[in-house]
Amino acid sequence: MSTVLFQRPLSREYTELSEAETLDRIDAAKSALGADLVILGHHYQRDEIIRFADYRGDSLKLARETANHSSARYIVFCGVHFMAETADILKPGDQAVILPNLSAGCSMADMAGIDEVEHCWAQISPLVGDSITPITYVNSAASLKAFVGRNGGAVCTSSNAQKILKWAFDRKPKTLFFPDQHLGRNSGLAMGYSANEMVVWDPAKPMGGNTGDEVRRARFILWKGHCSVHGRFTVEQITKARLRHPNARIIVHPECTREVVDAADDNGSTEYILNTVTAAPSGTVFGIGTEINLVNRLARENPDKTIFCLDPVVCPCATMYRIHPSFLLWVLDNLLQGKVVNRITVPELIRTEAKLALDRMLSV
Ligand code: CIZ
Repeated sequence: MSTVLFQRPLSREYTELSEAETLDRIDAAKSALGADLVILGHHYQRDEIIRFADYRGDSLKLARETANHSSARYIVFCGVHFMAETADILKPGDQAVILPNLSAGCSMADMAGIDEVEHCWAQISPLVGDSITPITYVNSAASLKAFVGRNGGAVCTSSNAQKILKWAFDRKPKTLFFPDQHLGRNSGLAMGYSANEMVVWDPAKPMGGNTGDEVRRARFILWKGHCSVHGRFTVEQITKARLRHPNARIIVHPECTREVVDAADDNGSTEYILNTVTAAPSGTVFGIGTEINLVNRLARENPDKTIFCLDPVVCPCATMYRIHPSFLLWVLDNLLQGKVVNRITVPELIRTEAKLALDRMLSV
């Protein structure tokens, strides 16, 4: 099932407001809702949204934040659909988790559908038996997390992928890693595995485009998925950045290709990039390969450093961008009238199995 849901258009009451009016009204609605409301903002959100976030962070940090707010009634997740699902699974009580715009999905998450993954599993199981652990990146639908949960696997994030893979390999010799081939490959290579131990599973091809022997030999079966934002970064951009700024430290996200990660000085999750930039001495120059809203914010918040995006053409995450302030105002106005709109609810069976996979990650 696709995670892209239908969002009905907003009425003129919202679309015809000026930006200043919209922001003022969000401010007022937020104050009126007080402690009933927690707003979470992912690092990739635009500034007009982040300014209202009680907490900002990566998806895991934000989902964990929900656990600290058992008394809040409403958790408005300014991020994308899989993040709101994760918050709904990990929330401590019966809070309503709300996604301001239902069409804010994740194209990478949609690259691995539950039917395709089940089909892959059915093809590889007779070849590899019980020697394989499925690992899903947090960027996946709750149904995929549930699949992983019931098959003995775990969720990972870009902050802990290597740790979770080590946990998996301590148990069984093989892993099926989805949906992002690059995070799987980059993590495996950083752990000392070789590219020869990895195959890519293309769901559009019989046996994922591999022979039975290739699947039997592989340690890593990497799902053919990718992030369209991080896929934009190239080695050529890094070469050019180094020519312009010979002292620049190049840091990229591990969802970039192996070649880009190899050409960079460092790689890590959004939290890692943020912490590294913040901790660096004044005067440091950073060329960064991740989403533009985060890079621009880092540049503004670290005026004593030179920070630029490796991609000269602006590259916002298109789905994150769908959380426009008008949608935030619309959901808050509804809450003020006692109406919960755009609630994300993970069905009970999926929740139980997905929580298993998330809890395994949290316990590693
Ligand atoms: O986990 C997240 O929030 C994502 C999608 C990336 C990251 O590196 O934080």
